[in-house]
Amino acid sequence: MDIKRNQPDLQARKEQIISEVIGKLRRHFGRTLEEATPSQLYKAVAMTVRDAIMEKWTATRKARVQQQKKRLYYLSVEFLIGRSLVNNIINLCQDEAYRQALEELGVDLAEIEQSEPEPSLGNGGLGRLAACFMDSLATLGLPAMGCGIRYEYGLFRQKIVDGSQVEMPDNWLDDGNVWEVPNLDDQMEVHFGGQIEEDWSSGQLHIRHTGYHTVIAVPYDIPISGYDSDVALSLRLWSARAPQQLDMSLFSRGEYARAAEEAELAQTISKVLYPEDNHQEGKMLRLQQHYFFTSATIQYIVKDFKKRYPHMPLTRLHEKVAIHINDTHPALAIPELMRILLDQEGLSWEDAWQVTRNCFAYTNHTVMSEALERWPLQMFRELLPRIHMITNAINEQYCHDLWEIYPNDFGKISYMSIIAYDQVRMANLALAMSHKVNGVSQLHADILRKDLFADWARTEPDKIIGITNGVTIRRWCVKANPGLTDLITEAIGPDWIKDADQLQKLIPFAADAAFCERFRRVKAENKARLSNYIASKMDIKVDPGSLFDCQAKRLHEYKRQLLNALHILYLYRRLKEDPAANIEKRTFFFAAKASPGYYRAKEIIRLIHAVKVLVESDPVVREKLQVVFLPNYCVSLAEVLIPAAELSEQISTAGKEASGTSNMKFMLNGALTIGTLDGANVEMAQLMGGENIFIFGRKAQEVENMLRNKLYHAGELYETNRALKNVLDMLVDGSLPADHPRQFSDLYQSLLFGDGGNIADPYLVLDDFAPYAEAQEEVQRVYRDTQEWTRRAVLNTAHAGFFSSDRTIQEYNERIWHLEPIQMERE
Ligand code: GPW
Repeated sequence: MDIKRNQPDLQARKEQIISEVIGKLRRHFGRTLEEATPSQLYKAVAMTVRDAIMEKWTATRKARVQQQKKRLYYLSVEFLIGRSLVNNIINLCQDEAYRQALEELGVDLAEIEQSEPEPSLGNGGLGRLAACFMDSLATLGLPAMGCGIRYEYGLFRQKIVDGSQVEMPDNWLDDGNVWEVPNLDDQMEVHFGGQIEEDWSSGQLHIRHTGYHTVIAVPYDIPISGYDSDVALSLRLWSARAPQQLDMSLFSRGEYARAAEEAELAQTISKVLYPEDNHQEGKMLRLQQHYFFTSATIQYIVKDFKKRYPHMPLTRLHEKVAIHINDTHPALAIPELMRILLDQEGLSWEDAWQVTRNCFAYTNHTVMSEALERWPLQMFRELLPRIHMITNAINEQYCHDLWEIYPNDFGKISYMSIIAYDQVRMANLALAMSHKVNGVSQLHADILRKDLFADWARTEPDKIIGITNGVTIRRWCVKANPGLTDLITEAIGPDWIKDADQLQKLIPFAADAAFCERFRRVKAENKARLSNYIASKMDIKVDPGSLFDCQAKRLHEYKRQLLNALHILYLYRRLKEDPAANIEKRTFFFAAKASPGYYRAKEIIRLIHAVKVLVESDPVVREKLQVVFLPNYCVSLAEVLIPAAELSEQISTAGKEASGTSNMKFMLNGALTIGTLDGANVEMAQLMGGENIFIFGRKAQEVENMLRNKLYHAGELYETNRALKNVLDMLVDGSLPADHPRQFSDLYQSLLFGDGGNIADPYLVLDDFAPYAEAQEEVQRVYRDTQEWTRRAVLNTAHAGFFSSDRTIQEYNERIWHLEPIQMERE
C-alpha cells in the first residue's frame, strides 16, 4: 500500500522499530531476540505500537481540552473489540514499516498475533457495532469516549464435545493486557442498597442515603487510534474492587457481615459477561453491573464537566456533553444523572429533567419482546432505593404529561408508562427521557414507528429515526482481507479506506475480465487460507474448490440456522434418491454460540452435528456436500472466515433481525447473499439491485399479519409438501445419528405442534422452506457460471461502501450528537 503523508521515512521507521523491539525484549523480559517466547515477542512488538499510540493519545487530550468541544460518551455493556495489535499497526499506517522490520528480525507478524489474548467483551452484533463505532469516531476525529465494563471473563469459549456445546471460561486477562492503562485518579464510589431519608429540616429537601454497600469503580483506559489520523480516543472500561480489602471501620463496629458483603459484591460485579443475546432475564447481578458502570460513568462526566467548564452552570451540560446509550442496558444512566443533578448539584426538578433529556439519546436494537428489559420492581427498589424514587418521579411526571395529551386514555398511558405491573420498563424510560431514539435499519425503524413504539411516534413525530448500521472497513477489509485491499487499491487508489463511497468506482471493473480474474484469485487464496486453518485447528479437510456457504452468527431460532440445516437434509435426500442429481459441490460452514441456558438453540447445534455426521458417512453424498461447524466463533475467526465466503446466509424471519451486520461484512468481502427482506438486507437489495442478491421468503408485513391473525398453520405445509415432510420425519425416524431415538423430537414438536402455549413454528421455518430451496437452486445455477458469479461478487463489494460505519457515525453526528472534529496540529 502507499505510504501515508504522516509516516516518517519508511527506512528510518523500520530501523527504529527494530531497535525498539529489541530494547523492549531486553528491558522488560531480560531476553534476547533468540531467547524470546512468542508471547514475549508479541508483547514487545505491542509495546512499541502502544508507545506510538500514546503520543497521539496525549496530543488528542491536549487538543480536546484546549478546544472545549462537546464530547460524546457512548455507553455500552459490550465492546467486542477483538485483537488490537495488527489493527493498530494498520490504523497507524505503519504496516509496511512493521512488515519490513519484523521480516528483518525473522518474526512472523501473523504468528505472534496469535499470542494476543482476544478480548471477547460482547455477545455478537450489538457489542461488535460498538467496537466499529469507536474505530469510526477516532478516524473521523470526533471527541468521544466509549464507556463499559472490564469483565474479567468475556464470553465463554465454546467447545464441541460429541456434537454438543460445552462452555469454558474465557480468562483473557490471565497474562495481562498490554493495551490498557488504569487511571487511578478517576476512581469512583458506587453505592448499592441501604435506606433513603428525606430531610426537610433546612426548609429544603436534603436526601440522606445510609446503610449502603460501597464498590469502587476503577477505570482502565484503552486507546483507540483512528485510521490515518492523529486522534486517539479512549475506551474506558470500569473494573470493580472492594473499598479496602476489608472495611476495617465496619469491621470494628461489628458489622462483619456488611464488610464481607462489600468485598464479595466487588469481587463479583465485573467478573463475567452475561452470555445472553437478544434475551433478558431479571437477574440481580446483571442489574448491579448496569448500575455499577453507569453510575461511575455519569459521576465522571459531571466531574469532568465541572473541571473543564468551572464557570458554566450544569443547566448547560448538554452543550458540552452528549450521552448515547447502546440499547437500554445503560439506561440507569438517566436516573443517575438526575440523581446527581438533584441531590449533589442542587438543580431544580425541571432543570434536571430538561438537561437530562437534552443529553440522552437511545438506540434500540430489537423488537423481540423477550429482549426488552424489565426489572422486578422490588429488586430495583431494594438495590437502588434512590434511583427507584427518581424513576418513580420521572414516571409520575411523564404520565401526567401524557394525560394532558391523551386525557382519559388509560390504556395508552399505562402502555407507555415506565413503571407498571410491578416492573420497571427500561425501553419506556429511555423513550421518555431521550431527545432522539433510533432503530438500526430503515425497516427496523419503520417497525418501531408503526408498531412497537407507535404511541411515542405519534406523541413526538420527529423523535424516532432510522440510522442503518455499518462496519469498519479497516478491520473487515484492510485487516481481514489484505489481498482484496491491495487489489482494490491498485484499481481505484487508497482513498476508499477512509471514504468508502469510493468503492463505487469498482462498478465498471465488474465488466473487466482481467480484474475479475484477479478478484477470483484473491477469493481462492482466502478459501485456501481458511482451509489450511481448518486443517491445522480441527484436522478436517475441506475442498477449496467447492462453494463456500457460510452462516456465522449467534444461534437463535429467529436467525433460522434450522432452515439451513433442514435444507441440507433435503439435498441429502435428493442425492440418496438420485446419485446423479444436479447438485453443485458445497461446503456448509456454520459458526454459532448458543446461550448456555437456551435449550433449543443447543439442540440445533446438535442437529447440525448430526447432519454433518450423516452427510460424511455416505460415500455418494460426501462427494457433493460437506458440513463444517467451526467452534468458538469470535472476532478473529470471523476475520478468517468472512473473506473466504462465497455465499452469505442471512435468512432470519422477516421483521425479526433489526439490522444484522455480518451481512455487511460478507458483502464487502465479495460474497453473494441469500436472504430474506429483513433488517439491512432490504437496503442491500435496493442499493445494488435485486439481481445481485438472492431474496426469498415472506416479507415482514406478511409475517406480522399471519402471526397476528393466526393465519399460519405449519401442520398444513407438512401435509402438503412431500419433500418437506420427508425431511422433517428424519428428525424422529432414526435416520439421524443420535444418542437416543427421540433426540430431535423437541425440534420436531416445536415446528409442528408448538409448545407451552406457543404456536407451532413461530419463525415460519416451514413456510419459507420451499422458497428457500428454490433460491438455493438459483444460487447454484449462477455459481456454475463462474464469470457471472464473479461479476456479481465484484458488484457486491462495489456497493458495500454505504455500510461503512464511518457513514453511520456521520449520520448519528448530523442527526443526534452535533459534534465537531478535534483539530490536531500536524507536525
Ligand atoms: F436484544 N443485538 C445483539 F437488542 O447483538 F439488545 N444483541 C442484543 O442483545 C440485542 C440486539 C438486543 C443485535 C441485533 O440482533 C442485530 O440485528 C443488530 O444488527 C445488532 O444488534 C446491532 O445493531
